[in-house]
Amino acid sequence: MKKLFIGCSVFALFISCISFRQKNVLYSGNPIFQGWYADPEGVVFDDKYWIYPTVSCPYTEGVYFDCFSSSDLVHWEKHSNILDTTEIKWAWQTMWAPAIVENNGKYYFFFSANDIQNDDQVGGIGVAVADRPQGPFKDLLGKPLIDKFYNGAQPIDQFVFKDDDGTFYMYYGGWRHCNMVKIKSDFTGFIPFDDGSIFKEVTPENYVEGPFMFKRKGKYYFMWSEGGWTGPDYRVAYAIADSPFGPFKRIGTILEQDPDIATGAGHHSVIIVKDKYYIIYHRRPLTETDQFSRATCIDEMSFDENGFINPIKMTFEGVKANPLK
Ligand code: FUB
Repeated sequence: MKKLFIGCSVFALFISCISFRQKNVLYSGNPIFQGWYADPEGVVFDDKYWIYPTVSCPYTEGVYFDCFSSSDLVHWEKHSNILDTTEIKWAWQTMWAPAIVENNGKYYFFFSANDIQNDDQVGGIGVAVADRPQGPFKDLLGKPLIDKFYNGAQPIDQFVFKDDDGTFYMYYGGWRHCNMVKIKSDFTGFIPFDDGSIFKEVTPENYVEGPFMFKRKGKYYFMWSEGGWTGPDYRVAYAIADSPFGPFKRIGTILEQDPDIATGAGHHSVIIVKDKYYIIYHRRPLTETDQFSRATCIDEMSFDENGFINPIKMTFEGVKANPLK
């Protein structure tokens, strides 16, 4: 019976990973690639889309990262083992939730490791560097960049945002607290804010983890995940602010479970290509309840005439092919 159930789950994942063709238009399909992958960070480097996810597996097996590239959002190439615990000597489990940024021709890959529970444990947020988006990445510091709880924020789930003036900010934090820091452009440490502080708490109402920021028409859209990632009610909410420092007043939920499609939809990122906004997120197929059964999906994001984000409709077909060349 158990074998049959596992067989059905794998079959369901396989079927939903096949790209769709409707009226001669190619769609990505959802999930967009096979395997259990969560917390996807989507970016564009040169003429390719890239996705850097967590390998969604039991804690002690989370010792490496893969990434995926595509030139059209439909056909994805897997790049295996771009970073692992043989390179990051201080990491031994739960390598989670990547973020990546390019600066001066180098690619800086941020991750968390070890899921630390207090300041006495080794781990936290680290950074690795490579000459190419697919690595191989090398530990930049030989130790974590943040290895303590500040303002109650667990050092996980970092996102690096480059503002129009060239300043890099990092937003991060689990355990219902979100901090921001101003990070040096070589990513070796932090620049104090004007008041001398390093870690500024910017936690919005209901925030749990997974912060993300993008800028549109001069406004700062700050997004995050709410609920518990192991359950069905994981979701994404957002705020709009006039500055990268907030205040981030919660506007509402824009991504959540759909009884016809999937549960546990959250920990997302956004890719912007010209006038198209794509939300990349993970969700749990309806056939699954295991906490690690999370698959990476993509859907379109749109705005109303006042600049508010319209609720996202999760789909099985995903998005239309959008070749970058
Ligand atoms: O994938 C591991 C953890 O699950 C992430 O750090 C959280 O954001 C949640 O998605």
